Amino acid sequence: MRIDIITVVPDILTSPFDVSILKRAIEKGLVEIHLHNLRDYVTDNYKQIDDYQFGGGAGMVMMIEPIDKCITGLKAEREYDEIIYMTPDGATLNQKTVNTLSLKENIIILCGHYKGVDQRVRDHFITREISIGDYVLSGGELAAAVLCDAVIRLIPGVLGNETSALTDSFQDDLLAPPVYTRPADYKGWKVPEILTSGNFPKIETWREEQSYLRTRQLRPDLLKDE
Ligand code: 6GU
Repeated sequence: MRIDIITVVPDILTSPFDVSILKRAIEKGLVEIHLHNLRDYVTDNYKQIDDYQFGGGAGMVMMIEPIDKCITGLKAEREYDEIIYMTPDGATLNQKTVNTLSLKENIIILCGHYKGVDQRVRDHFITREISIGDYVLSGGELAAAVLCDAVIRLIPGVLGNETSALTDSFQDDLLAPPVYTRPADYKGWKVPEILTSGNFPKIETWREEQSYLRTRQLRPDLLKDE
């Protein structure tokens, strides 16, 4: 998979890809991340990427021309499956969208800033608009990092234990069951006996029950379809 990220603050997006699982995914050649500084696509001398909005009002708007130059240049090199705009008024990200995106080859992610981008960018270039929740961030970069992390970890070969993504919370609209490790008794706080019983069919049943109970208690909205 190749991900091109268009941003006015590329520095925010260097460290997430420079550690841990995402770093290893890049080193293994399973994903390529290309950061594009929008200012590099500005032709005027002031390096202006934003301007006042037509009709008046507070807040700057990201201009269409540098974004067009960047996206059109990328599209001339290869086909893109998705051009995603990160914006608080996008569709709230969920595991289903993450799963879908993990199957794509080439993705562009445009990070919004200020009051957002000129609407014509959304109308003519963007295929999908994503938010990571109902709160406002100062820019789309951290949201883009969240999206990339969620997507990249699903690419086959990225996680060490291939089954571990399948047992994540949300993969079947249920939260994951509780997990424990040694010691079995810590200051009298004991691990549920079933988990140390060695009876694996029973353990599996217990985990399914716990998933369901946890979901009913913490996220009953996930069970609504049943
Ligand atoms: Cl994608 N961008 C911004 N600026 N704020 C957000 C967001 C995105 N998702 C939630 N809040």
